Amino acid sequence: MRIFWDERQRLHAPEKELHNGAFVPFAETPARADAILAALGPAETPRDRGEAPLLRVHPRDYLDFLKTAHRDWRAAGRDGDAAGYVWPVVRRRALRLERIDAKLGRYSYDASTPIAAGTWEAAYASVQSALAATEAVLAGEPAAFALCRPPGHHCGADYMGGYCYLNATAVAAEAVIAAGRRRVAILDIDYHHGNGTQDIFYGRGDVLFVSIHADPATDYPFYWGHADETGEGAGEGATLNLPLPRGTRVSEFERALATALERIAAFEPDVLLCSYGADTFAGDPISFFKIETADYAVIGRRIAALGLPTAILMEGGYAVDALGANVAAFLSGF
Ligand code: SP5
Ligand code: ZN
Repeated sequence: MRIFWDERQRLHAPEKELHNGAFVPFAETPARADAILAALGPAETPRDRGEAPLLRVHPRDYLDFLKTAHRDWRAAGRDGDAAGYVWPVVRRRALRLERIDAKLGRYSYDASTPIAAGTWEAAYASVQSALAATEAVLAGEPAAFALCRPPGHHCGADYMGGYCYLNATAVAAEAVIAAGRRRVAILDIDYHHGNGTQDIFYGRGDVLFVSIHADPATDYPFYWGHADETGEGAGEGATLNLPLPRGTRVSEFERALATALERIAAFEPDVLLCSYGADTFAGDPISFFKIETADYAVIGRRIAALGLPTAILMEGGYAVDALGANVAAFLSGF
């Protein structure tokens, strides 16, 4: 299988994140990529496809914010990573403020997404990897893998969150449509609900979003991913959320997966994008499912059995010692 990764993706390395009320080492590290590359072998560097594909999803002002946030933070006399600490509540009027602290709040929804010196460059390169894998699939590869890092599925059109700054899967979906394909399905199997991806396509009938994840009643991101969120307008029925309880093992996961795959098959997509997170692993330090390494091969095989051209885009997974084996097992199913 072709594997895409750009060394610039290492440049994102924030120091800390807020976790249960204290600052702890940032969990989404470059070491995650090293672990995956060590298990998979050499990867191809994607060609640079520019900003135009990003602009199909993200507005210009959001991209400009990401590019300048760290510089603005330093210009305000601060050390360390740029991080928000004040957020506008939902019905607050949409003020356009220039102060970096206000911008960090306006363009984010949580405190787990600091901006370091290399964040823009790494997130941009991560999306380029996703675009390369998607193009490979459009050109006839049955499946391709993009080692997206930083990940993307919590990022909306104009907000970051959950370690995500640009939504690679959403940009990939728009690239598929721009290439003249009619329908795209997204299967998100990260432990956490892909709220950003859902939000971006909530009103769209040509992009099906299906997610299996920890019940947001107990788990991040809490405010999205409930079973009664099914899309709106032209997108009514094109969102399917399958929340599962903490402690879920592969047998229950597979039942949800069968439901997900049935819905995807009925949608008859031209391409499948799989947002794959290995944080469903039993040993994941921040998650609570009980999937074992060998289970990922079975899960991969079930998805591959759809027979759809499939681009697999990396999302979460924080048990670094097992991450390479978990990703390799999943890809072996294809
Ligand atoms: C892409 C993805 O999996 N994002 C997950 C974001 C979850 N953020 C909320 C949980 C914060 C846990 N922080 C743990 C730090 C341990 N060092
Ligand atoms: Zn996750």
